[in-house]
Amino acid sequence: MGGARFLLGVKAALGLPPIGPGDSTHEITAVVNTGDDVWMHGLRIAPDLDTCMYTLGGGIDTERGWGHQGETWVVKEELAAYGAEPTWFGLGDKDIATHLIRTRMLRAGYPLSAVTEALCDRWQPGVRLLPMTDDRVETHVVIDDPDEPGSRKAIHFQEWWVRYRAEPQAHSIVPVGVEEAKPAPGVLDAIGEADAVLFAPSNPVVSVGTVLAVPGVTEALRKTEAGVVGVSPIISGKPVRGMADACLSAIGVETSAEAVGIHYGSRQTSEDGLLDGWLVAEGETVHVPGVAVRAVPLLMSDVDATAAMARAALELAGAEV
Ligand code: GDP
Ligand code: FO1
Ligand code: CA
Repeated sequence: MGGARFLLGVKAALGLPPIGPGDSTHEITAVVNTGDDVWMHGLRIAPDLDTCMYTLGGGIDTERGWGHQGETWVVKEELAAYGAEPTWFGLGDKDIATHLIRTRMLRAGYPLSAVTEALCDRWQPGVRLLPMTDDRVETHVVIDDPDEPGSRKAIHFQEWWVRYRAEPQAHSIVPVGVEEAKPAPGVLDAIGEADAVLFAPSNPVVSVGTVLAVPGVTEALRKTEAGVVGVSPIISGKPVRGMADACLSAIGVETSAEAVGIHYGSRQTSEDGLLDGWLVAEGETVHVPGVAVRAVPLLMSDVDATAAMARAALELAGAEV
């Protein structure tokens, strides 16, 4: 959601209509996390790609932040009447059409990147949406096993996040399959050829962290001539929305803009750092060694505020807008 909303502002900052396609000399490519993806009821769900696609295409339920506006839930109720598990995950009737098309195309052998392009033909997000990889990667969370005291078990990220609201302590968060994953076509080129690379104010562990774990991505970020700037999802020591703090604890990083900035690290002064610049919320004093820190209003309350944030990020990255 943080990522999808930020893209509305990046589009506006570059003179594009926030929703839908438009003419501009600028091109935006979004490299999107697919570690949240999951099979449910025989359907392949890709929440982060869909959230970006629906948000930028004007179809998102803005209150919920996921799925369609004006959704109905007939299929979900019918599945529940059969006792078909899982009952804790909400697949709306309209949303199911997206998953049916995705699943049918995947089964026919199309890679996820091609499926996403086909779905975007309808939604016209005005941004090139690339999955981070075409390979299957699914984030799992290791928790105490409630049925077997003293032992632990891994559950899918969606079960931890949606069913248990990230309440059971996460001992570790593992993007299963990522070591063998290849970046999707276009991902490394987009980073290499960009004028600016921005890390959205997204979950640093299960969104940005998963993309960074795809082999080749951090190397491309270290090599690109573009300025690399991150936007903090943490304001006043708290995530603006969601349970990012539970994810940060799992990797031993404090929930603060400073700690997350240090976690991403400096491209200039550290051997594996990724940032040239780090945007934090107005009024916060943050120091990240080797990184230019700027404090600006960081709440994406509307498109204008988000566009101002995106302009500040592009400026810090040294890009001409
Ligand atoms: P998810 O996949 O829906 O969890 O979305 P993301 O990972 O892209 O974004 C979630 C993050 O967005 C959370 O950690 C929030 O703190 C952050 N976020 C949401 N709204 C805002 C906002 O207005 N400003 C900033 N700076 N961060 C935000
Ligand atoms: N989030 C929920 O809190 N409850 C749901 O039932 C739910 C269903 C769902 C279906 C499709 C989709 O694309 C997203 C959905 N989400 C739901 C959001 C999603 O679980 C998470 O917020 C993300 O994966 C975290 O980024
Ligand atoms: Ca996500």
